[in-house]
Amino acid sequence: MLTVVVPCFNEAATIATTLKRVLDSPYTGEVLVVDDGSTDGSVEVVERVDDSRVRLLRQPENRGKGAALRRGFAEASRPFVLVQDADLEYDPSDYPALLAPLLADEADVVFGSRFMGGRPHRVLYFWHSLGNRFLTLLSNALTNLNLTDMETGYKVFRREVLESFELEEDRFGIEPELTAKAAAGRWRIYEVGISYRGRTYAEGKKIGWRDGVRAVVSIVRYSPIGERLRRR
Ligand SMILES: Nc1nc2c(ncn2[C@@H]2O[C@H](COP(=O)(O)OP(=O)(O)O)[C@@H](O)[C@H]2O)c(=O)[nH]1
Ligand SMILES: [Mg+2]
Repeated sequence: MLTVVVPCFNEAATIATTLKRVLDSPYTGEVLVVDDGSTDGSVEVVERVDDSRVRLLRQPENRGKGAALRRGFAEASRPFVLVQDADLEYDPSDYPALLAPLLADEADVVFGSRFMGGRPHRVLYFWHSLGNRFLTLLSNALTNLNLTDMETGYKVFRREVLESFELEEDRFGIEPELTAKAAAGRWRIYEVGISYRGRTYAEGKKIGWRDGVRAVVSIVRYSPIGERLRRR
């Protein structure tokens, strides 16, 4: 019942463990690994995974998480589609909690929040989490949603939700874009608490302040006001 889309850019150290945990989940029907021009051997690691549910899609060069997700979403064939980052920050043992509102037909979209209590999370960067809360607040104000964690990597959709809009962002602007377009479509959006093992920059975190600026641009661009201005 579940298509898991794994955007992967230079994650040779973590992709094998990530895929093992994803494949251990009883929900996982297919796994679409979208390699985004990795140069660290990630592709060779994925090619060694012996499971017919795994398909490797290769981007011709590095284009960004957004472009990788768009490629994976276009190939998804199961009723539900989940985004799984390849860096072990998000744990597939949260799949039952993420899927429950969808299986109960209460939700069309589920966000896994790192700021809703109840699940263990690594304590790391104050300014980073403040930045996330600010972006979530701005996105909420422009989409009239009361999310706690708009930037979360754990987003799950009924496939028809993803087929109902055209995505444009190539990089990390995809998170606010997905949020704004799901909101504009009046889909039923739920949040559940998830565990989160954030990684440090020394451990390979790549997101930077430019991504923060791009996120603000993306929040405004895909908000109802931004869409009206763009259509003029
Ligand atoms: N940073 C980065 N990650 C990418 C890219 N393409 C795909 N990804 C994947 O997107 C996921 C999230 O990236 P990450 O750097 O962990 O971002 P963060 O967790 O939001 O800080 C990981 O699985 C990356 O491998 C890219 O061009 N840049
Ligand atoms: Mg990450």
